[in-house]
Amino acid sequence: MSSSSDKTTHLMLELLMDSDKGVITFESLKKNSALLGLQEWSDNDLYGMLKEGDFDGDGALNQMEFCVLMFRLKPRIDGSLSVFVG
Ligand SMILES: [Ca+2]
Repeated sequence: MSSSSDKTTHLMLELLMDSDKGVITFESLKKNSALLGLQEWSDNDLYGMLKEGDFDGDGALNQMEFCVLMFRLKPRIDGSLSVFVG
């Protein structure tokens, strides 16, 4: 992973995270996804993304889970994230 994609991932984590819980929940993902240009993603898309990354099954993404997920999803969402690149 390059340092610039680390930075993007970190920025996304901060934007999507539930600041009280310190993790990304379905609610925080839904609330903040428009900030990332993901407003066209349906509830099912967002839920699928959450489930795909949730390795320990607690229904939320911690920092590590999110980083792994972003690495895997990056090719799919790069277009939406162009606003953050560069
Ligand atoms: Ca989890």
